[in-house]
Amino acid sequence: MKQAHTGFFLQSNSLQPSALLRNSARDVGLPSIGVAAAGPAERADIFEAWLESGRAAGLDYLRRHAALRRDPRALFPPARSLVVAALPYPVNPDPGAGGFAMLARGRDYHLLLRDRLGALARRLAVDMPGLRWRVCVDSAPLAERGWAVRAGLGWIGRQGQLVHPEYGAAVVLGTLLLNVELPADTSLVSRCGDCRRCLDACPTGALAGDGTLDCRRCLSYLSIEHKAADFEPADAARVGARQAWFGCDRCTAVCPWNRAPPEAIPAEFLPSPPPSAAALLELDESGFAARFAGTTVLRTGLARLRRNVRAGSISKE
Ligand code: B12
Ligand code: SF4
Ligand code: SF4
Repeated sequence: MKQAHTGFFLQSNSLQPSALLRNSARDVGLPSIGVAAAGPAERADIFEAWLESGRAAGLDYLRRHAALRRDPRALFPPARSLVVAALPYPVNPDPGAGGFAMLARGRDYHLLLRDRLGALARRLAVDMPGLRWRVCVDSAPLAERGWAVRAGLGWIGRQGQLVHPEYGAAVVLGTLLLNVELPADTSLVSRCGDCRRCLDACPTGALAGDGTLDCRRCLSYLSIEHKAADFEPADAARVGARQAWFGCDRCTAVCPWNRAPPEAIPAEFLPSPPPSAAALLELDESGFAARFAGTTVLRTGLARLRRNVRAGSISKE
């Protein structure tokens, strides 16, 4: 393997940068990482055409920062490498039942990945004086799935998910931008073959089949990101009929590549029993904050959660 010039003297450690990185990542609870060289993002055309088509619906933050996504060096000028981490979460055993998506039932993955990536950077900095970094999990204008492909972590499935060859589609991603060159990994080609399970699983026809989706029809978008206080009747029917209280696991859970060994799934992601619709509708703000502390549900807020649950009760009447 070609040894890249790191520009750093590795102090008191005889390991090569790549081995140091992988060992340290494993130690902080990130057993699956990949490396890509910082540079222009590939397939920015897909993202820009998608925005242009209106399928991003009300995701205005994506539009506002679209230019930054073209190159991670616009986000963090010293960036020379991206270390992308994939963590598996439990596959929803009954995605058609709705309720809370699996990621909402355990600890907020943003917090967990941020903690672990931060710990990784601090550990590397011991042997790489002068190391600088930025942690990105979800909210930064970074095409995380595209970079995960570049870092050799998997391929883009027909539902748009990064599919990891050992974990499947039920993974979350986090990225460390580093001011150091590291040997890059090689991308994998798609292993979807003739499979179309994810496309068939979508109850609202949101998936185009080329890895993109239409947020205006997607239950995940409507239940988590759609900001209106009340749904239009068509959206209330979409969300209500599927009891989509928070997110949707259908097109992810059916992927035949989902086969992460149970020990690879962080204990923090194990699901707690979800409250009933009646209990949710009775919550006040302080009850909501206490019940959902440390989960992604907190970000969406009580008003939207109640709106989603109400859509379910209306569609049952
Ligand atoms: C906006 C957003 C959403 C929106 C829109 C999703 C979408 N499919 O576009 C909504 C709210 C619907 C959503 C839903 C979900 N999301 Co979301 N979301 C995002 C976010 C913030 C941006 C995604 C985006 O830009 N979409 C626009 C499309 C056009 O871009 P893209 O998906 O990145 O696709 C790029 C690649 O496919 C690339 N590409 C395509 N082919 C190829 C080939 C090669 C060789 C290369 C290099 C690149 C490449 O080009 C595209 C454009 O850049 C990312 C975090 C981030 N910063 O990236 C999380 C993210 C994609 N979401 C995630 C998750 C977990 C979910 C849900 C499962 C949550 C849930 N249970 O409800 C669902 C899954 C729905 C689905 N089928 O995608 C994870 C996905 C992990 C994974 N395995 O891929 C991410 C990465 C967050 C994270 N840090 O883990 N999400
Ligand atoms: S369900 Fe099938 S088509 Fe969809 S991502 Fe998984 S392997 Fe690919
Ligand atoms: S998250 Fe649900 S609604 Fe959205 S594309 Fe996947 S299956 Fe369809």
